[in-house]
Amino acid sequence: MIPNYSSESFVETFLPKKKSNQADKEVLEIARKIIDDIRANGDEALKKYVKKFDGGVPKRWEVTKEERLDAWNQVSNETIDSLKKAADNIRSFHSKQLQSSRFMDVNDEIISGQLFRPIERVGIYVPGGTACYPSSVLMNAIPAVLAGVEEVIMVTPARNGESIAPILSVAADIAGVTTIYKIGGIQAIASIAYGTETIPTVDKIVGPGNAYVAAAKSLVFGDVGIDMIAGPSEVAIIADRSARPEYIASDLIAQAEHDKNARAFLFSTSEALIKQTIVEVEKQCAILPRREIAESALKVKSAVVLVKDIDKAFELVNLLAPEHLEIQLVDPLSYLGKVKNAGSVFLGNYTPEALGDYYAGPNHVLPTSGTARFSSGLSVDDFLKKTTFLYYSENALKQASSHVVNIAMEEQLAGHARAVQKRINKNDESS
Ligand code: HSO
Ligand code: ZN
Repeated sequence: MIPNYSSESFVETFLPKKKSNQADKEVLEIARKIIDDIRANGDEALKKYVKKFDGGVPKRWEVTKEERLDAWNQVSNETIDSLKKAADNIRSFHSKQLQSSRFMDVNDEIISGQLFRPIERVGIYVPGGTACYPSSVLMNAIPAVLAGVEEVIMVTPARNGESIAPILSVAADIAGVTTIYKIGGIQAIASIAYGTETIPTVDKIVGPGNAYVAAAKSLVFGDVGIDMIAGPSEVAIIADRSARPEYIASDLIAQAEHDKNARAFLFSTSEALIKQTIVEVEKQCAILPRREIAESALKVKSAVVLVKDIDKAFELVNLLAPEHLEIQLVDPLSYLGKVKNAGSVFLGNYTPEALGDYYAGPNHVLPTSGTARFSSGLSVDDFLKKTTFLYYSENALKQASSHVVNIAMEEQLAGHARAVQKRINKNDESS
């Protein structure tokens, strides 16, 4: 079911040429109306939309302490244990990304450096529908907590206007989320971006969502920060004869089961491996609960490509700039140098993407739709601001003055020149 493409037809069909993740006009219009209404009418408007879209209005927006405690009784001990272990790995990996404020230049005359300060309040959007992922709660909240964000506010829709999925609440506790509000969709983004009588504003919003949430995030951007506008999830696998078709097939399917727009690609020098993988895909899909979704994604959005050599595979992958890249080649580490554009790389036959999606440590919030050409996955950095600072002594300013004045005069900004000259020629009335 997964179609064959040549290198040339792959380039024509799959390489990003336009902004594929831009919200369509109709969705943007709906989002704009709801945002404007909530900005103008606060809680009253929020209630109206929660009733309409989330199927009922909860008694209070905030998930209470009692509800959060009770959620722990509704999740199995095994699952709690797995979430805790995953959280430990994610925390350990991300803690190594932390940087302290630093001096760049320090001498008697000049001091300069960078202050690293956490964003004060962050909002994490967590979908409540079929894509209700506790792993995404961990991936979004843990780097924020590590960065030192004071308030990590999670928003997620209640089911039938009552309660949120207990596993999301448990994951939020494990990750260190401060407050959870039972609101979802455009109305949630609008409320935390602009505040209502009962919902506080945040400085940045992160987390995945459907097309409506993505449109709302793009509209509030500028008034608050956002992480990215995520497109469909994607994986590219580079494999040679040494790889196992049944493993490759399972990874292509794991990607494809996300949704019908998910994209899965295999690049191989081995025709035999490609043929065996196609057979394996058919076999494994037949017993998959989300068979219909996976088969559709594989048939319509995915491809297998026979390449003349491994260099050609890397050339195509670097053009594609996939969210995930698996390298299933002999001595996989030796190929890292060939990777230019990819969100996250998985090396060898025993490192499936699923391991990283849930557990190993690197973040699973990654750039999609070719945006790995210029951006990176979520990290502690996304929750920090970097403020530079500078000190010059009188003598150091004197040394620099002629250069500053020269450039200021070229820019015809005499006021800038004077700000320096005044300090250098203190007794000169003309300066
Ligand atoms: N593959 C998704 C993350 C995820 N998978 C969550 C399962 N749950 C985007 O990296
Ligand atoms: Zn996944």
